[in-house]
Amino acid sequence: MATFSRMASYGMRALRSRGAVVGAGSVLGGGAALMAVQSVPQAQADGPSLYQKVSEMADRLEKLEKALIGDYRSFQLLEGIKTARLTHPDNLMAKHFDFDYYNSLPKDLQKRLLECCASGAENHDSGMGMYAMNPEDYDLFKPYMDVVIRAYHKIPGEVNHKTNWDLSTKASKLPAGGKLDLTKLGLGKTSMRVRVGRNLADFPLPGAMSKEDRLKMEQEMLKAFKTLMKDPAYGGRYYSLTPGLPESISDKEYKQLVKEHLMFKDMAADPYLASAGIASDWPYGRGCYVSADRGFIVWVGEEDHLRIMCMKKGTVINDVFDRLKGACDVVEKHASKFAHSKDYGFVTSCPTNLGTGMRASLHLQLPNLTADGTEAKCKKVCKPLGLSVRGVGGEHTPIGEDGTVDISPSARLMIEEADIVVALYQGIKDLLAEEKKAPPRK
Ligand code: CIR
Repeated sequence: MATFSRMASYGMRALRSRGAVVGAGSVLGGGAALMAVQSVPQAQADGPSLYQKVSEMADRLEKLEKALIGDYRSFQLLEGIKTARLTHPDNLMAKHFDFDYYNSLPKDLQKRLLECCASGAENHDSGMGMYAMNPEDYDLFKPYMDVVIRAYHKIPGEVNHKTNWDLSTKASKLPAGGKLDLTKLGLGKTSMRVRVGRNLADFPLPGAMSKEDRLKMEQEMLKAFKTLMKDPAYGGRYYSLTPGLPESISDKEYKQLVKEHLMFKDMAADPYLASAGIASDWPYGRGCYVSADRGFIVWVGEEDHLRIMCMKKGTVINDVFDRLKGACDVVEKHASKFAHSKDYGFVTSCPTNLGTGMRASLHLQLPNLTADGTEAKCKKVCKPLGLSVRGVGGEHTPIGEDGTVDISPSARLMIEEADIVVALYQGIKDLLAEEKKAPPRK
């Protein structure tokens, strides 16, 4: 699974992180030696030859370590966890890593657990730092992972997630008639999007998939999409990034789909996904299905096996929510079963998405709350309302020049699907009230 480039990029990061903490380096001192010479400004060192000599020494010591330490990858990952724990207290995987529990596991499970922690061990600035590698990992490693999951989702007691898409069970929280109608909040046609992350129970999760797994899963999904394409309610086509398939698209077509927000970006550029193995074998087994009306999309082979989403420019949130529920059922019926945990709900690669795997969002113009051209004030107002703020092109993208931001409820676990869209509606109502109170944009 560990490719040469992955090893090389890991090596670069490992060297950088070794320089951060004294004593967290290698047993024989290869890292410490290099760290020492790195800490000497080159101009003060005895010319470039000294730097070069110590670098060579460090390389030789590292080779020796590799030869002497049987399981060098596990050693490196454990060192990474220890370092992250000291330097980055917000890295939840490292903060809660339970060495006693780890030591109590048989060797094969120790290695499996460390692979789940590889992303945070190699990227110390991770907020979560963990990705499951197999659908059963959350249940298998519950004594440790449950602590991390509860810390992230701020769940004080036991996790006991329940699935419920039925909006009629929320009648008391809905406007009369049960419609989450945005015109009642004074909004016009609005970009609405609801997505869920889903994984197929019969495959390893993306971080542990081989190239063959990725290709096989794409073919299995293609069969399901072909059924959808024949159905007039869906139609559309499948765009594959796998080279050499009848459905393959050119690089130019791929870039156009990314521009239109229909397709995901090259994941190799994300160091967290790269360390987890989730971005491996790019672009094999990757693609997306787009319905004829472009309102229903399924990404194949991103952070989760499937990201299933419905979007529409409209005024009634129920439209996208109900369509997504129907679409998920159709996809599961035509493909294989979705991975599910009794306690944690739908299994996703990243523990942050566990439970519903759902993100329900709207594009909202908030010129006053973004008067300084950033989302900073908006984020401050949104946090206590349980809402997250993103740029209009997704995570880590800028907000619109007119103050348009992407708003979604933050909760994913121990919340029912129906409650997420109710929270979106209520949150938008509260946020619009805050926007009115804020000083007007000049
Ligand atoms: C981290 O731990 O910070 C990254 N692995 C990203 C966590 C956020 N989750 C996500 O984007 N699904």
